[in-house]
Amino acid sequence: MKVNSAEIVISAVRPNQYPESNLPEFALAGRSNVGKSSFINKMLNRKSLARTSSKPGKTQTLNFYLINEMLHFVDVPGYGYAKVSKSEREAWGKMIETYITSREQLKAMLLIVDLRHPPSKDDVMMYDFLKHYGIPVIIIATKADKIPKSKVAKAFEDYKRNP
Ligand SMILES: Nc1nc2c(ncn2[C@@H]2O[C@H](COP(=O)(O)OP(=O)(O)OP(=O)(O)O)[C@@H](O)[C@H]2O)c(=O)[nH]1
Ligand SMILES: [Mg+2]
Repeated sequence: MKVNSAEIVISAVRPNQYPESNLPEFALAGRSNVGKSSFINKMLNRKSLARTSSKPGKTQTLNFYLINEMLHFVDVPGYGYAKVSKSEREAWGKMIETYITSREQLKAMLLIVDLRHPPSKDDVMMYDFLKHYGIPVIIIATKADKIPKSKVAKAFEDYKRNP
């Protein structure tokens, strides 16, 4: 699909801030720093539409992007970042849970994983949570460039066997 337009609509924390729209939505989930925001930029062929950082904990709100006036991508804070305070982690968790369990426009979650490592406990918990709510999950691996080429195929196979 050619991306003719891609723009931020809103950074939301509460349901009454979500865009009033019936367009289909695709949201990202994954560990902090795994590359969710970078993936959005890559998919949309935009350098810095979604803000990224080498330090975990960059995305802190639900960021809705409107693509070709046809669909929304929703960038989401990552999980598992120890340096964020417990209360902040809990608030992000609640924000994500509320979004996932209440947003009818959500058509699928893109679960972003780091190909260098097996799924973390949090990855498995998120996968099970999404399955429980009947939300289709698409698993996408990042950082394949950080492992030797000879190990990439096996790492994919391991994920396929045990997503
Ligand atoms: N080598 C490599 N680096 C990547 C890849 N994807 C993302 N990065 C880098 O990983 C870091 C984190 O990327 P982000 O896109 O900000 O990660 P995030 O998952 O959005 O992080 P939070 O917003 O904190 O949850 C940045 O320095 C990116 O440049 C990849 O496939 N390969
Ligand atoms: Mg991010």
